[in-house]
Amino acid sequence: MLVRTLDTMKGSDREVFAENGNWVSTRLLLKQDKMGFSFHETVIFAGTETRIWYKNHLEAVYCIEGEGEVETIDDGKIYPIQSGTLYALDKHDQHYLRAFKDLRLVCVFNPALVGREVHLPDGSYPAEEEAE
Ligand code: 9YT
Repeated sequence: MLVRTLDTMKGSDREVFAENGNWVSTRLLLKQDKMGFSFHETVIFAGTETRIWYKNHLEAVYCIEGEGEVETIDDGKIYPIQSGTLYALDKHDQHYLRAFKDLRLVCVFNPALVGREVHLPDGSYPAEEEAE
């Protein structure tokens, strides 16, 4: 069994900051943990907007704290995010993620992230094989 705590992962190589400073992601489970998905706690900092397009991954996002919104770019729909909200990017949806208050999110990626991925210029993470 694997048992981990957020506190012990802070400051380790599993704590990854966005290059633009918009978020920090603590990667509690990665591909090497062999669960078939990766599992992260992400904080999106208040006042930020991030354009994202996970063309190589599916992601589910569950909010445990904070306030924000997600806008799907194809249709301009805006969905508020607060504690208890889940959104799942089942269509590899291009979107904007905005935080009005720090958003504390639990994020699951399939396929699993492999390590210290940060967004490429198009808002994606590299495909599994390119990331290794
Ligand atoms: C919700 C989202 O995708 N935020 C960007 C960071 C990502 N969750 C990650 O790498 O953990």
